[in-house]
Parts: sequence; C-alpha cells; structure tokens
Amino acid sequence: MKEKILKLLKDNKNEFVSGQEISEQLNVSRTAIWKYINGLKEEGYEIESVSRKGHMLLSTPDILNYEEISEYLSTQHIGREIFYYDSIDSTNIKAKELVYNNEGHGTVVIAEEQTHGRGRLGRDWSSPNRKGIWMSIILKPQIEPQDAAKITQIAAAAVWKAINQIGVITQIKWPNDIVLNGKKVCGILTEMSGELNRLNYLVVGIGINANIDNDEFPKKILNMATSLKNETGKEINRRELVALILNNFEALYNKLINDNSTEEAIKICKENSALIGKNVRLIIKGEEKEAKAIDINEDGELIVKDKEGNISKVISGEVSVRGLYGYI
Ligand code: BTX
Repeated sequence: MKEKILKLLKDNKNEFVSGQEISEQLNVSRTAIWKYINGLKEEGYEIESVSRKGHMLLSTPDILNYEEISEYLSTQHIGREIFYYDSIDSTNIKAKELVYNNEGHGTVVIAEEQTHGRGRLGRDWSSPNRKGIWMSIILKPQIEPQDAAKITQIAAAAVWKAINQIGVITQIKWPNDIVLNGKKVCGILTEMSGELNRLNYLVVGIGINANIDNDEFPKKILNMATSLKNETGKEINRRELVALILNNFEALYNKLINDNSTEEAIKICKENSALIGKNVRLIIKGEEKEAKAIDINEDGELIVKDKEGNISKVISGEVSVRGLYGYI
C-alpha cells in the first residue's frame, strides 16, 4: 500500500492530493493513510500535509529502494524483487543467505552502506553510506560451472553500457573492474556455488563509486580509486544508474541463456578494454609474469603473449592484472 500511496503522490508531484481521494482510489482508511505517510516521511520523503487540502510530495530522498528504482526499470525478472538495507556487512553475503532461504533468480540486494564490503581474494571493498551503488544479483542459470566467468564479463559490459548511457565513457579492465582516467570506479565480484558439473547459483556483486569525494576514500587506495562524480564534476543519479545496469544486464544475460551468445558483451569488453595492446603483469598466487594482453575470447578469457611469443589463455579466478608501472 505504501508504494501505491507514493505512486499517487508522485503522479501529482507539487500538488495536494486529498485524504479522501487517496482513500477512495486505493480503498484504504484515513487513519491508515496517515500511518503510511508518516512512514514515508521517516524514510526521508518530504511531504507537506495540510488539513482539508491533503498531502503534497515535495521531494524524494536519494535512496535505492524498489519504489525509487522501478521508475527507470524495464526488466522482466532482474530487480523485480529488491531487498533494500540501510547498512549491512556485505550484499554478497546477504544474497547468499537469501538463496538459502529460497530467494529466487533475479532477486537483487542493495545496501546504502556496507560495513564489510568484499573484493576478490579476500580483499576489502570500501562502501561509504549513500555514496555509491553496492548491490548483488542472485542468478540461477542452467549453465556449466566453467561458464560462470562469462557472467562477470556480461556484468562488466552492462555496467560499461549503463555508465555510457549517462554520458561517461569508461574502460573495462579485465576481468572485473571499470576504470575512468586510469583509476577504478567499479569492481565486480562473482561468487558461485556448485558442484563439479552443476551450478547451483551465482551471486554477482557490483560496487560503483558514484558520488564519493576524495576525502571519503581510505588513504591507501587514493592512488587507484576514484568516483564518477570526482572525475566528471557531476552528482550521479544513483537510482537511474542502478536501473540502467539491471536493464542492460538482463538483455545481455538473456542472450547467453537463450542464444548461448556472449558476442555483444565480449565486443563491449574488447572495444573498451584498458588492457588489450598493453604489456601487463599477471600475478597468479603470488607469482608474477609479464606478457602482452592481445585479446579476450568468447569465453571471457584474456589472451596473452609472452616475451617468447607463446600465446596462452588467462582464466579470471586467481589472477590479478596490473600495468607495468601501476594499477593499469
Ligand atoms: P578487487 O579484489 O578487484 O578489488 C579490491 C581492491 O580494490 C582492494 O584491495 C583495494 O585496494 C581497492 N578498493 C577497495 N575499495 C575500493 C573502492 N570503493 N573503489 C576502488 N577501489 C577499491 C573488486 O575486487 C570487487 C569489488 C566488489 C564490490 C561489490 S559491492 C557489492 C558486493 N558486495 C560485496 O561485499 N562486494 C560486492
């Protein structure tokens, strides 16, 4: 009911909607309306309530709940169920808990703040309150476990496309980062549960530094991290960006599931790669080796050429890639 009342107020933004009108349209008592309106006010919606005139929505808070995101959402399944939290340890951890409670394919977990945001290989992910997009998508695809890496490339392409749609051109640093002006604005953490030849589920965690100011980053990552706002000077509409990512993700994901095709996603990852054509350092289980990144294949693997001219594939799981002199 709260969503319906909010929609009615939104449809009549900056106009009063009388209690009677709400009551008649939504078949709800006046007392209940007050309760919902007060709830909305507590969430940060600015609503003017005047006796005999009714309620007028003046402004909506910058929050990432379903009501705010759905305005921009055009998906069928992904993000149609959103679990929204003010502050939790990690959206990936919560998503996995939800799977155990039978939450299904397409459910998305979003938090305004993560107290233990996680990166790959046990690393931390800094996730300050209301400054970024910290979300995880639950997927239950019928694919082989070894195809899970394709999903990370699909997510990277979806994020790249979404950021492009709001007018910012970034690069993709295989396998799981989006970079802007040589610094990281987004990281993706895909986790899976499965057996040897059966995948139970995947959780795709996406972290985007939307409106973080420089002094809000931990000092030790300032040389490699930035935010979209920092680089463009513009405040990012986080709810629109969330919806664009989910819209793009669903379209690219459906191509994999329905046509077994990663063509468009990989094309985006290749054409906007921060690595292809560059000499890179591959760090695999503490060991470093130098090679030139030459391609990304349709399975989402990086193709590299070493000094002797040997060509090999790099699979994303255990590898970190760095530029010869810095992060890229
Ligand atoms: P990664 O292992 O590639 O990157 C982690 C490294 O990036 C850290 O060790 C640190 O150096 C640096 N770093 C930490 N925080 C940030 C930041 N905000 N911006 C840029 N660099 C940073 C990348 O792992 C995958 C990150 C996924 C994060 C999402 S958020 C939603 C979901 N929930 C969760 O716990 N993780 C994912």
